[in-house]
Amino acid sequence: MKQLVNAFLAIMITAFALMYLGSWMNSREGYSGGNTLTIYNWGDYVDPDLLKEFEKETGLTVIYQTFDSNEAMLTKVEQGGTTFDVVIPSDYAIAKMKEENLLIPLDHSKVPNLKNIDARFMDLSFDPGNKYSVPYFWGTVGIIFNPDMTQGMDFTSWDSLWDSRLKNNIFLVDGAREVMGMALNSLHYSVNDRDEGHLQEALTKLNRLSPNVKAIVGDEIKMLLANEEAAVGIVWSGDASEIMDENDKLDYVVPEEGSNKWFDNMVIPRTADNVDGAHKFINFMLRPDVAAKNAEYVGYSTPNIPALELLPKETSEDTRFYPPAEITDRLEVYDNLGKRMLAHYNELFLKFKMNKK
Ligand code: N2P
Repeated sequence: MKQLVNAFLAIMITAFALMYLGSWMNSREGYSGGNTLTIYNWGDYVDPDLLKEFEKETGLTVIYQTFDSNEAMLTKVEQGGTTFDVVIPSDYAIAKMKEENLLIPLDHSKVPNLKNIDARFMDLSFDPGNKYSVPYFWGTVGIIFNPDMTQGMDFTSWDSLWDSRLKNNIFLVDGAREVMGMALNSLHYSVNDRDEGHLQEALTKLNRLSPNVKAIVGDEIKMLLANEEAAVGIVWSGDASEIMDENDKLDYVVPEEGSNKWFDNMVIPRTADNVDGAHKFINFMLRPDVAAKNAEYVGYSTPNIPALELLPKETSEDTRFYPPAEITDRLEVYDNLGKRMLAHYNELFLKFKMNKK
C-alpha cells in the first residue's frame, strides 16, 4: 500500500512539475514572441493598414522597425542584439546572410501563396529554389528627371549627369552599391567590378560629379524631387513611380550602359522567436489583394501575378516600372562581393561623401 501511495505521489509531483513548466514556457513564449511578430523592413515599404489587418486576422501584435540600407540591416542582424522574425533584405544581402548562417530554411508548405509569384522572380542565383526567401518587390536603379528644369537634355546615358548644366541639381540615393554601381556603369564596367584600378577610376569620376550633387539623401529624396528642389535624381524605380504620382511632369529612364536590377525578398532570421507567425506573415503578404494594396501604397513593382491584375492598367502596363525581360536581361544583379570587398565599396562611397562636404 505504501508503495502505491509513493508511486501515486511521484506521478502527481511529475504532473504538476510538467504543468508548471508548460505554463512557464507559454508565458515565456507570450513574452518573447508567441503573441508578437517583429518585422524589420526598409523605410516607407509597407502599407501600415495591412499590418493592422494582419494583426486583426491573426491576433498577433506586430512590432515594426525600419532600416535604410542593406549595410545597416546587415550590421544589426549580424550583431544579434534584437531578434527579428521577418526581415526584407535585397538579393546580395540575402546571399551574404545565407553564407553567414543567419537564416532558416522556409517551410514552403506554410506559404501556399508562393504560387502567385511570377516564375521570372523565383529560383534566382542568390537563393536557388527559394529555400530561404520569397519575393516582395523588385525594380531597377535609374535617373528621374524634370524636363522643365533640364532644357531638353537626354538621360539615356549615365554620362549626362556630369553635364555642367546640372550644377547643384542632382540628388543621389544614399546607397553605396547604387552610387558606386552607377559610376562603374558610366565607365562601362560591371556594378560588381572588383578590379582596384577600376574602383579608383570610379571614385575619381564620382568626385568629378560632386559640383552637380546637391545632396545624398534617404527616403526624403521623394519629397525633394516631387517638390522640384532639384532637376534630377538617381533613385530606385519604385521611388520614381511614387514621385511621379505626386508630380507627373517627371520621367524615369534606365541608362543604356546598363544598371542594377534588384529583388527584395522576405526571410526569417535564425534568431527568430516566432517562426510560425513569420510564415503566416509571409503568406499573408503574398495574397493577391494584400500584395496589390501594398504595391499601390508604396509604389513599387510587385512580382505577384494575380496582384498585378488587380492594379490599374496604367500601372501594370507601364514598362518604366514593369520592364519586360528583354530589358531586364541586360541589367545586373549585385553580387555578394564578400565581406572585404563590400567593406571596400562602402569605404569608397564614404570617401566620396567626405570629399563632397
Ligand atoms: C524603400 C526602399 C526600397 C529599396 N524605401 C530597394 N531595394
